[in-house]
Amino acid sequence: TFVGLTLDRHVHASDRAVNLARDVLSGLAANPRELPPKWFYDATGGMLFDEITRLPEYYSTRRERAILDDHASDIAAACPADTLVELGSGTSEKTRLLLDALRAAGGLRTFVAFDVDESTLAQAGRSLIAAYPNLAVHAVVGDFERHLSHLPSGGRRLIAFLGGTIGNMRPAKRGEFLRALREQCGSTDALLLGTDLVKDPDRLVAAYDDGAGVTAAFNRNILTVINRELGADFNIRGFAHVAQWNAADSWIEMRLRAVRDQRVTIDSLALAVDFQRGDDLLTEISAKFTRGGITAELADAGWAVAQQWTDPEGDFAVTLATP
Ligand code: AVJ
Repeated sequence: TFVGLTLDRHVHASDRAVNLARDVLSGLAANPRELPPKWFYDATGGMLFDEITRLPEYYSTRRERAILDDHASDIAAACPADTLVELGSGTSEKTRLLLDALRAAGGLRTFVAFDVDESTLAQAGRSLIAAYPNLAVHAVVGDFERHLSHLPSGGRRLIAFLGGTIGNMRPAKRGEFLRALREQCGSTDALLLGTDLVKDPDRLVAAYDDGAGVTAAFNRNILTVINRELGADFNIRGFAHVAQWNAADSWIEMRLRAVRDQRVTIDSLALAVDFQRGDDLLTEISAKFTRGGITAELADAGWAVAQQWTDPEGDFAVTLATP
């Protein structure tokens, strides 16, 4: 194996514009209007998300890190993988806890980082090869809802999907995703899934509507991305950040709400869209789970829960599942 950094692209810069155009066109035609949250993450969005993870109100990153701090060696003992695959890896920060534990367990050789954003991946990859000189780092630019079949195979893989990102999918999508992943996996592979748990709605809403306004800036950044990449003229100040707990569906909804009547034009789509004051654009759902619910969804998709850990406060869960 080549030790160092290799990069595969399943999403090229040119596909990006096409995919964004398609998502914006279908999302603005839908009722209610909706944009997929993956478009938050350009370089600015990545930085804003990193800032979110350090906010006092946003507990989930710290809780998940605490769980991995306490249990990375248990995870490595249960699945002594030679390959760690991380889906939606971002800056690969918490990944180091897993890499260290797998290295200590003896067999670690390869880290596969899979993310939509090439700039974030390239930067994370460079810093990982500097910190782990004997590790082969394989960066894959892709969309985990579309390119799962391109995951490098071979060896014994631990597939980590952390941060609660699975909560961005609606239940049917989660089922499809977990089944597709299950079909990809050999008998010695395992899935490590991070999920945020249901809790007091006030805490949930505060986590998505922080006092410093970082989440509001993150939410509005999706409009900046569309302005830049599709030649649109969204007035960023024309939309207010809204975070609401939807108890029936057990998810947080983030919306952008028009603060006045306005017309937005999107040059690349030759499209004009009218917003009335109070009209909403749904930009993200972030589902919150129960321990039993996670086990049931995994079982439906063909996974067996081997172990499940939470932090002492019971805010977040990390689940290890086997095919
Ligand atoms: C990265 C999808 C896990 O849903 O909590 C943070 C994104 N959105 N604040 C989440 C997010 C608003 C985050 N995930």
